[in-house]
Amino acid sequence: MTENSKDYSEFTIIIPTLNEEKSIVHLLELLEQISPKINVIVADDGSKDKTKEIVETHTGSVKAFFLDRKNEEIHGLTISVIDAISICKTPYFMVMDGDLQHPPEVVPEFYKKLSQGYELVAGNRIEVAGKWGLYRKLMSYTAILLGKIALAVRRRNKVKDIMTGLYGSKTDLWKEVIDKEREKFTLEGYKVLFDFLKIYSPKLKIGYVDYVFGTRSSGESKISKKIIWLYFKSLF
Ligand SMILES: Nc1nc2c(ncn2[C@@H]2O[C@H](COP(=O)(O)OP(=O)(O)OP(=O)(O)O)[C@@H](O)[C@H]2O)c(=O)[nH]1
Ligand SMILES: [Mg+2]
Repeated sequence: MTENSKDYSEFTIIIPTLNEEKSIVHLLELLEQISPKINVIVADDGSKDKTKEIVETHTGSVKAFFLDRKNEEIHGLTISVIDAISICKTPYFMVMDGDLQHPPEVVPEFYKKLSQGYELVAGNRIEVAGKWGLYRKLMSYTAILLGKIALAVRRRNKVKDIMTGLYGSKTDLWKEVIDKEREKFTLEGYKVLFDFLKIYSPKLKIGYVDYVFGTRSSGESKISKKIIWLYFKSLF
């Protein structure tokens, strides 16, 4: 890590949220422990719980910017992340879930790798804590396999786990892609990284950060049949 990068002022954490009142404050506190100067954008899609209130009244050293998408026409994890990147002011960003399934301890590794010149740093799930049912395991395995095939056929960059929601990159690179190819993202979908890899053709310098995908300790999963369908449609 360079001296300059130690204070994290060049780095933004983007957290897409939908009803994460039970975990968001704890996540902000954990990020504060990493650096009080870390920039955070909470990209919220109109949570019906107290997520907004909690983020806006949080008194810790990290002042998260609450991107309120409540009144937007299109809702979705992907468009929320895209909108957050569009307003991101730092050279680097990373995306992580708001339900603490992505361990905040890995944030420094992402920043370090990005500072070292990796253009894309992808989280690599080495383990899933807790038990996934057979259906979810099968869905995840099939989704990854088909996604890899879809990228190989198009001769695109690949990452080990194309389904991960934990990744970081260079802000300008993504802004350019978003500006030019916004309509090619599945805006209401979930798999932002996969969409990006499908769209972007130049070779990328890719790094990895291993992590254990935690169990959701509070709140509810938002994965729906529609989200799964949108992903499978996006393969073709
Ligand atoms: N802005 C926005 N955030 C969303 C949306 N859907 C989910 N999220 C957030 O995106 C993150 C990932 O969603 P989850 O439902 O936890 O998905 P997951 O982790 O793959 O599934 P679980 O293991 O069941 O939790 C969480 O922080 C959610 O609050 C959405 O439509 N819009
Ligand atoms: Mg989750």
